[in-house]
Amino acid sequence: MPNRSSSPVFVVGDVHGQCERLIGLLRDAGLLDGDLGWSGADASLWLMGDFFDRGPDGIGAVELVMRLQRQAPRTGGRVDSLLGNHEPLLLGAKRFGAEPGLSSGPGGTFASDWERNGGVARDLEKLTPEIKEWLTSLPALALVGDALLVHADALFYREYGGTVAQVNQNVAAVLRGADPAAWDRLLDQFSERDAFNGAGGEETAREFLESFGSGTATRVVHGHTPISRHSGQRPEEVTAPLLYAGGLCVNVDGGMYLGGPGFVFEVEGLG
Ligand SMILES: [Mn+2]
Repeated sequence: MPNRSSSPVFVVGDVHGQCERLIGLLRDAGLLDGDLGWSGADASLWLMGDFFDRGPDGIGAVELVMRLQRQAPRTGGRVDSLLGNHEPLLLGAKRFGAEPGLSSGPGGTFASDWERNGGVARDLEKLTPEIKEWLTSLPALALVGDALLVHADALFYREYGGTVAQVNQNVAAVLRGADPAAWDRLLDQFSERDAFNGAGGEETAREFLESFGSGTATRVVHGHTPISRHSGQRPEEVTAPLLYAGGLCVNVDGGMYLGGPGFVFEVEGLG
């Protein structure tokens, strides 16, 4: 183990209902004991959002993370998650359902937009007020050590504010509000991807870090776009994050819903 001046930080990419795989990953990383309790001591664990859809048990994954979040502080640890786009997809389906004319998406309603994005009926059925409140409170952006954590490789976050705190506040205000047009806009924006990929990607990433990095973040860590889409690997072969954009971006979406085994990424350079 390298010498540390602070406790380790681990990141897990988009789970998309693969609760059993998440459990296996956390166990293998020493963060979870045999009784599914926190065993990560003073480590931090961040989920990147997109717990739901395309896989069997998104609610189970959220319940696990919520429980670990309560347990981890007892040993000086911390568990947290970003907001992905599949959280507002599910919440929108719950809130606006099949009411016509509210969504500009291909489904025409929030319920059908969610279904078209892999919605699983059981997740909607098991969405309790407590889970709904937890999901609504998730931050869109987080500064963790030298990393800027963001779910999507997209730039729309800038339209919600000029700082991490402003963006988190304004995105949460949409989810706490009852304006379907604001929800629709957020979901539309949240489907963007590939902002840091290809020609100009490095410069765009640099600007994004200058905007939200508080002068301390040196790289963007994101999920949302399965690594196999960029690397050309088969999803089953993806076992590590993808560093790109001149080293300014780290993609941690192992594409678990595509059959990827997933991985736990330890963010280095902290403290
Ligand atoms: Mn996503």
